[in-house]
Amino acid sequence: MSNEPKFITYQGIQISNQEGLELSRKQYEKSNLRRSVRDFSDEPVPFETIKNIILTAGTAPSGAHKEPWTFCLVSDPKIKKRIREAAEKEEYESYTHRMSDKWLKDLEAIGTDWNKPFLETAPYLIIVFKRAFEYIDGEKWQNYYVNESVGIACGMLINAIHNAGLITLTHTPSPMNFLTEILKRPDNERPYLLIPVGHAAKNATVPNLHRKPFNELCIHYS
Ligand code: IYR
Repeated sequence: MSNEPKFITYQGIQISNQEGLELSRKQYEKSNLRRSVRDFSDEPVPFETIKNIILTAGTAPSGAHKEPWTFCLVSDPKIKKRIREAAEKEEYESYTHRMSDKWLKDLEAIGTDWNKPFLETAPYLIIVFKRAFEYIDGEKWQNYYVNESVGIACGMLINAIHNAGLITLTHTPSPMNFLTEILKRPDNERPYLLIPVGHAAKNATVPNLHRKPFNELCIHYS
């Protein structure tokens, strides 16, 4: 048994309502500049920056604090190439056979297709795996609210990438079992999301999208 106390005093961020208001506004304005960007430059990014970003994602809440995630970080060009080839093979099938006409129509505004050059151009790929269960002393223990926990961690990861002045997009090749094989992950892990990270290319463009105004975004029961 550990001698550590079961509960400790909460520290948090000690600021006034006024300071909180100002910070929340600045945070929103900054977050509103985030976009899913597909045009990457190959400009390097310091490893320490990526490490801080992944550590931030790891501060996410999780069911029973099981932290049911593994962040695989790929910078090896040979592995990036294998991932690109496997992803494009699946994406080609999806775009030409698997996706419905309505789905393809919905994607017209986004301008995606089966080509995924960013999987090689981006200096880093973060492949997020969810952990359905753990083996503890040979015994199988289920994790709880795994999709919710890993989804929250991915949101925090994306926000941290944006706050570091970098770009990403949520790439979802489907099916993505090839990531388990290429990255040799154990049987308690399943690929969840592929997050390329890097700098935006000089003339990167994004779709001209608009976000819901507050009165559509939120229903206030006061
Ligand atoms: N997984 C594909 C298709 C795709 C699906 C949705 I929904 C998007 O918002 C964007 C793309 C791809 O990554 O291209």
